[in-house]
Amino acid sequence: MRGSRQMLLNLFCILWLPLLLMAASPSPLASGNYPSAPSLFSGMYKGHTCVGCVLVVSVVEQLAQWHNSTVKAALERLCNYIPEDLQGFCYLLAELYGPHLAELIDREMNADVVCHSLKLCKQDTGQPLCHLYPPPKVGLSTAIRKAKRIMKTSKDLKSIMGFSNLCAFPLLDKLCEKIKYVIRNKLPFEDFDGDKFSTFPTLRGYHWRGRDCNDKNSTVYPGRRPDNWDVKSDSNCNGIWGVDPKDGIPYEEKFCKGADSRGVVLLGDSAGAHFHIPPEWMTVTQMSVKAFANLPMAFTDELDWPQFSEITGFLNSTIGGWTDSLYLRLRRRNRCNHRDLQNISQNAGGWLRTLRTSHLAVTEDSGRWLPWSQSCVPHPSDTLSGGSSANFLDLIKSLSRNQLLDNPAIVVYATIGNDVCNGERDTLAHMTTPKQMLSNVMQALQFLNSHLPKGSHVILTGLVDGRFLWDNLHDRYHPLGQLNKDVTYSQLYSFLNCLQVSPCSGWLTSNETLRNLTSERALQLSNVLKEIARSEKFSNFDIFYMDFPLRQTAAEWRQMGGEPWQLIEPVDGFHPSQIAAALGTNITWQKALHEWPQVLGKENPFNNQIEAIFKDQGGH
Ligand SMILES: [Ca+2]
Ligand SMILES: [Ca+2]
Repeated sequence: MRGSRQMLLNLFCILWLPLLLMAASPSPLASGNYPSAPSLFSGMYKGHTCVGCVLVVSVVEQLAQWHNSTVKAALERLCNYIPEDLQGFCYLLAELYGPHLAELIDREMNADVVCHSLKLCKQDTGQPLCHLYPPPKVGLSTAIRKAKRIMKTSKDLKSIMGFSNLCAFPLLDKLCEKIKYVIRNKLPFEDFDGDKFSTFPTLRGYHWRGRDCNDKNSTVYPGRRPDNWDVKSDSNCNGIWGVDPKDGIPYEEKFCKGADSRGVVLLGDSAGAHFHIPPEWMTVTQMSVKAFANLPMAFTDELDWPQFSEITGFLNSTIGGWTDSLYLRLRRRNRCNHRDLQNISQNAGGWLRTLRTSHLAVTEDSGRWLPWSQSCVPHPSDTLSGGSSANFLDLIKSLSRNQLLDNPAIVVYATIGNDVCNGERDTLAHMTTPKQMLSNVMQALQFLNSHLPKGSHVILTGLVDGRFLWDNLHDRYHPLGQLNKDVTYSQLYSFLNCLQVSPCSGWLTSNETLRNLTSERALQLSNVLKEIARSEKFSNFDIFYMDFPLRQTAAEWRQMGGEPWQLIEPVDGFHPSQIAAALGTNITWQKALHEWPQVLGKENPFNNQIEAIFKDQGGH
């Protein structure tokens, strides 16, 4: 395992660091002896490579500025911050390629100019030059021409193959396959008994679904009804088992029989998975070893933090705010529900792909490494807009619920934006229509009806009104722009739109008409959900609708003395933040408590006794 862990870390290195390298190396494309594969790298990948390049070059530039150091020293500093396992590699890169990056930056080329001159940002025919920063005084295209001349005179770099070589290790190839599997199927990587529950936290492990308490037995997993009242062992992983010596009654029978036990399942998008890129990773004034300590974990969780999320969170937040969740409240209400959670969410994140696919440009420049790239090219569904109603039909298949053996579940169906969010230039034409929505949701509900135990519940959540994003962020500074007051969210949004990698070009735009039209469609789609909840009946669950509680969340946060922008993720300027997630839980809970209490089940009168006897078994 140790060996494969090391490989895994190397892999992250490949995902995160190659841009340092690429940004520093003159493009060997011209002298390439190998055929390149333009089809693999067109469009989206190109856009993400550009974003990744601008991001990393910006960080290096700002580190040099903040510490008043050379670019070479800034690169070394960055390497020092990165977890120890990755450092040797990072130093090697800094040593090899630092001087070339330095050459451009020292001539005051900004990140846009550097990335364009390295051909990592490319201009599409008939389209403008995409840029994040205000253009240099001489104009962007003049600055790029000048930078390209410098690159030509700069000493040719050997090749980047020593670096790419890591990818060619057979073991790494296999690992790559497995990561691809995890990302595609939303199932745990470490799951020896194949019951879809894991004892490993990341790679869709117990951060996403309750921890397995026996990974050698597929009949033991969270959420099942206890086998023979768990007299001998814990079959449902809630920590409760054995027989009370005083009266010979099994504890499960005594405390959990008729207790209305139920699990919680989220069918969600990147908001439900709780996508988050720590701003400390790109804010040079806050950068430290500590800030990067969570990097390997974050990558193996696809940059999602489901363990702190609104529906299935269960660990104390380490990313600001606090954790509250439907799961935690259900567990508090009935301790028998311990560990019965599943977060089945799909990341929308262009941001993730920016980091995940940044190695592709390496392969682009050296067609030789194509085998790697082919095995790691994201599945076509990854390039769609994450967890939308259409993608849910695929996603839902990773649900684990046995209709005969398991407890009922509360399924929260929450595609809060992806049906109207895409990065296309004609974004309106790519939005889900009300008719498609109806068909997608009905198919998903029919699937659920054939898989959920009787007595389950489904909550449909309406789409968000994303005008909130522009209204509260457009003139504020992005973390990359805080040092020099030169990048606002408005600029970030235009940059992403220009590259066609915006997570939502309908809302993240200065075009007010477009923002309104996007909200209008979102409202139409919410109405479809509302109507389904009103009129459709299913044999195994009842069904409810609630609006996405953004307005109430903002009102509550204001009352607590907060500002609306704090409810939005700072790096992507799009997702709900940790604070928004935690506040949202309470609103959902209160609504259920007052309008549909049957969803939550009874309060278990034995909670204190269970805690007293099984307090050591309560870990997650
Ligand atoms: Ca098991
Ligand atoms: Ca049990």
